[in-house]
Amino acid sequence: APNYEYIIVSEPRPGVGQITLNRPKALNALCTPLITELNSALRQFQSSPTVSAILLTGSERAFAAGADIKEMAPLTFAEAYTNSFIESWSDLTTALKKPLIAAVSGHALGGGCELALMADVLYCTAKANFGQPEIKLGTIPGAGGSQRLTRAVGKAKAMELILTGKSFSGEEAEKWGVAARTFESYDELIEAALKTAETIAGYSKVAVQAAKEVVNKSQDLPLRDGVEYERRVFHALFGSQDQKVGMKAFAEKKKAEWTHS
Ligand code: CO8
Repeated sequence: APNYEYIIVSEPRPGVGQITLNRPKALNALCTPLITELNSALRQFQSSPTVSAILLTGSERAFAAGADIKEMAPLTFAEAYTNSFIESWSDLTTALKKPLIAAVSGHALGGGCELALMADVLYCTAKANFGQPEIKLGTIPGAGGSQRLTRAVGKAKAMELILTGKSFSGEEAEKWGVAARTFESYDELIEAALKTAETIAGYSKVAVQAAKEVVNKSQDLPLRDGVEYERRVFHALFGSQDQKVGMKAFAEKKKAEWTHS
C-alpha cells in the first residue's frame, strides 16, 4: 500500500475499506495534498476486488474543519480558475461507483461539511458540528454545499445556514434528513458505520452499484425521467446472474451465494 501522509487506509472488515483523515494538527483541514491522497485511496478501493463498501471518517474531534484556509488565503482568481481549484473534489462523486459511508464526529465545516454531503450514507454523532461558515471568511461554499445542502434540507434552512454561517448539530442533521442516523459516542458511530458497510458489502456488487446509481439519479433528474431511468436499470438486472441467485435462494429458503455477475 502507498505511504500516505494525511490519511490512514485499512481494510478492517471483510469487504470494507476504510479511509481515516489524519491531519490532527489542522483538524483535518483539506489541503490539496490531502485531497490528492484521498482521491488516490478511493480509486484504489474502487478497483480493488476485496473492497465492496468504503468508510470515510476523521477523528473524534474533527471529521474535517474545511478547506485549508492558509492555503486558500493568497490564491488569486486567475490561479483558482486556471488550475480548476477544488474541481478534483468531484472525482469523489463521479469516479466512485462503490458506496461511500461517512462517519462524522466533531467538526464538519465548510469543505468538511461538503465532503460529508458527498457520501452515500451519512452517520454522525449527536454532537457533531456541521456548518457552511464560508460567509464569515468573505467567500461561499465551493465544493457543492449550496447545491447538496439545499437539496437535503430545502431552500429555507439552507439559505439561513449559508447566509449566517451558523452551524448545526448532528441531532439537527438527522432531524432535517442530512444524516441517516446519529449516535451518542464516537465508538458507537464507528461500529455502526462498519456494520452498515459490512452489510452492504455482503450483497451482490452488481445490485449495490445499480442501487447507488439510481438513487443518485434522483438528485439530477426530474421525477418522470428518474422513474423511467430506474425502470431501465431494474429491467437490466434481469440479465444479471445475481437476480436469479437471490430469488432462487429466497424460494429455497437458503442464503444467497452471490456471483457478483
Ligand atoms: N484551515 C486551516 N487550518 C485550520 C482550519 C482550516 N479550515 N481549521 C482549523 N485549522 C487549524 C487552526 O489554524 C489551528 O492551527 P494552529 O494550532 O497552527 O493555530 C488548528 O487547526 C486547531 O484549530 P483551533 O485552535 O482553531 O481549534 P478550536 O477547537 O479552537 O476551534 C474550529 C475549532 C471551530 C473548527 C476552528 O478551528 C475553526 O473555526 N476553523 C475554521 C472553520 C472554517 O471556517 N472552515 C471553512 C473553511 S472555508 C472552506 O471550507 C471553503 C470551502 C470552499 C470549497 C471547498 C474548497 C476546498
